[in-house]
Amino acid sequence: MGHYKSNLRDLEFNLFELYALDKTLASGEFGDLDVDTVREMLVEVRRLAEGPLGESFADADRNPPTFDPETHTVTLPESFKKSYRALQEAGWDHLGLDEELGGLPAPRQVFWAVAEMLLGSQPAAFMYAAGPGFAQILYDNGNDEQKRWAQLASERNWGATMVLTEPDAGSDVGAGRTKAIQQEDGTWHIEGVKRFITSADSDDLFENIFHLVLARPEGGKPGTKGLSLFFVPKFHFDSETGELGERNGVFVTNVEHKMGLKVSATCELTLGGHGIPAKGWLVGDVHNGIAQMFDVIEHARMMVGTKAISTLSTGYLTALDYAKQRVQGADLTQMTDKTAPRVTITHHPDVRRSLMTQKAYAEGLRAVYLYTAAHQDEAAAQHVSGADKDTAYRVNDLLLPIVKGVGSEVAYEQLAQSLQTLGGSGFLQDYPIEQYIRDAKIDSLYEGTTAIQAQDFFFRKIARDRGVALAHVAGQIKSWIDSEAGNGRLKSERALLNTALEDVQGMVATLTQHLMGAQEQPTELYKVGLGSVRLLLSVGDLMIGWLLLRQSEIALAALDNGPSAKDKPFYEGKVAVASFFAKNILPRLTSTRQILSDLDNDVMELDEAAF
Ligand code: ST9
Ligand code: FAD
Repeated sequence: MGHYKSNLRDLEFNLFELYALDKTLASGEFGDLDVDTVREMLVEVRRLAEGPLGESFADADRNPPTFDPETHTVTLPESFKKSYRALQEAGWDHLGLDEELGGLPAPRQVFWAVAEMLLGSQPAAFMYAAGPGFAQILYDNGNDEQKRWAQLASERNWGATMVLTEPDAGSDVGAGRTKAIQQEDGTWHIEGVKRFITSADSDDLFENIFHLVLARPEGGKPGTKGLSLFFVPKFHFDSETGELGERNGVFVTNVEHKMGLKVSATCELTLGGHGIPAKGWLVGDVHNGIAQMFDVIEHARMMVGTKAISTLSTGYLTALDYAKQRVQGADLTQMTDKTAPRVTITHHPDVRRSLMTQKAYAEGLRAVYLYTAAHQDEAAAQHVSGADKDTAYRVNDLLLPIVKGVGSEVAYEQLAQSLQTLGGSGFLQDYPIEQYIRDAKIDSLYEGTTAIQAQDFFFRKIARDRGVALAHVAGQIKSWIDSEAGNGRLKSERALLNTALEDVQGMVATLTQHLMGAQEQPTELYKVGLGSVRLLLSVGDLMIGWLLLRQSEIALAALDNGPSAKDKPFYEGKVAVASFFAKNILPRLTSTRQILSDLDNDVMELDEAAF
């Protein structure tokens, strides 16, 4: 058995009871895939995730990849490679891809539900397995020849990377200096040093790796708009057969030593620095690099958020398991009686408070990422929120920074609570939680830090969108509040949700005023920067509160119908956690609203020396 604890019951509850996946499947867009097959797939993935995939989790952490500078190669621990092969042989890396790429078309909700379990079990394996998915993006963006390459890459299970970051270009991708020099034969020579590149070498997992590299054609514009996207394979290959040829001039020149997620090799990648040109091909024959790369980034941000949420879920379930067994102290009501029986720690109010908070965020965030995933398919979006194609696209865009930014921040914070539940034992490597925390920290950093997510959320997804997507989601929340959901039993919770909705709307109005005020007084924009992360987190809480309450409405109805003995505590838990979140977390948004409306620029005016 591995370390990973899945929550298949909750995944199924979301897919089938909350989001009516059967209706999405009935749209006919996904061939013969039906509810029974999806259920079987989920069971199979759970078996893999709780078993062979996660078995190497600790070993791969304690024996991280090594780098040989002579050969520019990375060696991965054998235990991890075995786990990886279990994932690849099961074919999950081709789920959701077009049939032209050997894929099995599936709704995005199914794809991300499967991903949740794989990511919670062995996140780095999922990341090494990105090749077929990246091939799909190459296929969608490439010219005819590149579409053929994409098919080869997918069929032959090549590895893939996304290559943006440089020493002086992290959040500010547009500061990248890597050059692209056009050749007479239409190819390009890429020259530069990229850093922090995930999976840039991967032992013998793949016969070839294709790098999707952002570089600036000579004389190109400054900033992100001057960057183009290039396909740069590790080995050249025959376009028809895929047979490998000469080595291309792209080499790993270092591997980083990290706090967590150690088995995922984070590499420095030098292009054109070793006497062989790093040949690249302009993707789709168009200079539209940043937009094309965002096709990759959007999937990767969803992946990062889902990874964090999944880690929180297994962390919570580990804490819960421990708490049910650990006997310590007497019931609080008998604290003065030294002879009182000792109880399991689940009897202590503070442990219950903490476990309920962990449960709320783990299950609430799962509902959020699956709601977002529903807006990645027209058929699902239509029945989940009544969104048409255009609105669905916007809603997905709006919610990606929530999944990524809120998912990662909250997971890290709440995993610390999971560890706390185990007391001193949580600090030991006997339990996986300390590794969960180290492995999950990266999620708020790569793929755009939380500050970047928050700015993307406000400036692009709300202001530039003119509030269309936000209004759609807010409208959904409002109509649920105004409904008779719960038949009178969720009245006070609906009132609390209504206040939270008004608080968030108040925050958005405040930041929008500052944005408009910036036309007269540019420093007003600082106030947006000071408030944006808090807005992001608040909208996350609002979404979680709403979706938990919708779940509790379904649970109440199920309880009325006399559920099975096994399901009864599940549904009771759903009702309890939603009510807890509404009463204990949502009211905090009122003070955040107040803080944001009172923002001033004092800290921006302060001399740096005073910090
Ligand atoms: C990294 C990787 O960190 C870590 C993990 C790797 C794991 C690999 C495995 C992944 C597996 C994933 C699963 C795959 C499954 C695939 C399945 C396929 C079926 N949305 O605002 P502007 C574009 S990698 C869309 O002026 P600045 C847009 O084109 C490193 N597009 O930006 C826009 O033009 P326009 C990650 C967006 O001020 C243009 O950019 N690094 C969005 O020039 C310019 O926009 C980062 O993430 C968006 N949200 O640049 C960097 N935003 O406006 C973080 C922008 O005309 N920094 N565009 O439409 C940022 O994001 C910055 O905000 C910036 C700013 C660079 C965009
Ligand atoms: P900086 O941009 O220097 O940020 C430092 C701090 O300043 C952060 O707190 C940030 O929020 C804040 N900050 C910066 N700019 C602003 C701003 N404008 N407004 C407000 N706050 C700001 N990159 C790839 O291209 N491909 C990969 O595969 C890849 N994998 C990675 C794997 C790992 C393990 C790591 C650590 C990184 C990886 N990255 C990858 C790079 C990653 O995307 C960047 O580290 C990330 O985008 C942040 O950039 P930075 O580290 O340069 O931090």
